[in-house]
Amino acid sequence: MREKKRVIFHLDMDHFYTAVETRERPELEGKPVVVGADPKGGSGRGVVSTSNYEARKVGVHSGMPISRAYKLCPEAVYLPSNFPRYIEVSNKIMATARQYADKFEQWGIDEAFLDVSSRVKNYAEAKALAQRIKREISQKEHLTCSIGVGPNKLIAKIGSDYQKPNGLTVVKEEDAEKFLQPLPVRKLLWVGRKTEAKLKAMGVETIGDLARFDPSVLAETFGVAGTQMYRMAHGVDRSEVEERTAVKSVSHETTFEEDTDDAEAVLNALDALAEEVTMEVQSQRLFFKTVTVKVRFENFETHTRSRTLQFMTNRPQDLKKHAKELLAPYLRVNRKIRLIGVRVSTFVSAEKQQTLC
Ligand code: TTP
Ligand code: MG
Repeated sequence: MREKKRVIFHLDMDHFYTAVETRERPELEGKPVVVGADPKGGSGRGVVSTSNYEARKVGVHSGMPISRAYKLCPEAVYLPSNFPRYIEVSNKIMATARQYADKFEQWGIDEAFLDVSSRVKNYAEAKALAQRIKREISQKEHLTCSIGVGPNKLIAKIGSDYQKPNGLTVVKEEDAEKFLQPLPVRKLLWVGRKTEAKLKAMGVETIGDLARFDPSVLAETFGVAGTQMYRMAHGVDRSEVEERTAVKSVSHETTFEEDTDDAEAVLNALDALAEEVTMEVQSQRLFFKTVTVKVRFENFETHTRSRTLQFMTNRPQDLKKHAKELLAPYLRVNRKIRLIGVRVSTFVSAEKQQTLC
């Protein structure tokens, strides 16, 4: 049976954090802007979260030490990150985009895959739909995004990055291989630096080089990943868009310096984890309902126990109480513990919580 043809979009907001900041301070328009740690006149620690395109022109990019960014661009406007605000804006954008999809999968804060197969009859309609989504986000949020349109997630994802900012790249199934050919292998989603270096040593620099390579040698060298890579180089990716929204869970875990059966030490560590988790949940303005604890014994045997509460909360004392009750049976067995973890899930946003009450 022939597989049904799919049409997939990948949407990625342009320089997201700095775009939100600039939108709210028109005086920043046209200036280099960096969101991240405080540069403290060049001696600051921490990194750049993102930079706008003016700052990128002089080489400032995400993940770079803020001190280096300052050296490259002392005249930029440096702003601290306002994560709750970005989440709020992201939620609105995602709500707009998801209306147009049969299946919608959010990735991180500013990206999403949309399966629009049943909504369009051909690529001309697909292009019009992508333009409509871009226009709606621009009108409602005064922000730009880039969209890649293709027969699968791989092509759509590479497409959205192809003409940034404010781009729209449409790649039909029959053009996919030709589109990929000249691009560096690094563009294939999970080709990391190590694989890239190995491939380079084998004389493979572009996706086209990879597509022409002997698949059995790739399988020998990289195992299953080699076969996957070869298929992707030919533009083939059968993975589905999986229905998924924003943050699914928040968790922290601790590995003890030495395995321990000291219940008090374990409970103290559990309290600290519960504090960290609730701080993160509060900073994202979320409430949770499900609590899970994880325990790993010295022989690496790992167990989890969960409980769903009768109410939504984001208070550390609630999480501590329930996490402690969930962990108790593991403390009674007098075995040495290597690691514990705390996770919360089943969220609603603070905004929704207010309307529920
Ligand atoms: P990206 O989409 O990777 O970057 P971007 O939106 O800033 O720029 P582009 O136009 O190239 O898409 O990431 C989205 C946001 O995630 C970004 O605005 C800030 C945050 N982020 C970090 O905090 N640290 C990082 O290392 C990266 C890559 C992103
Ligand atoms: Mg982005």
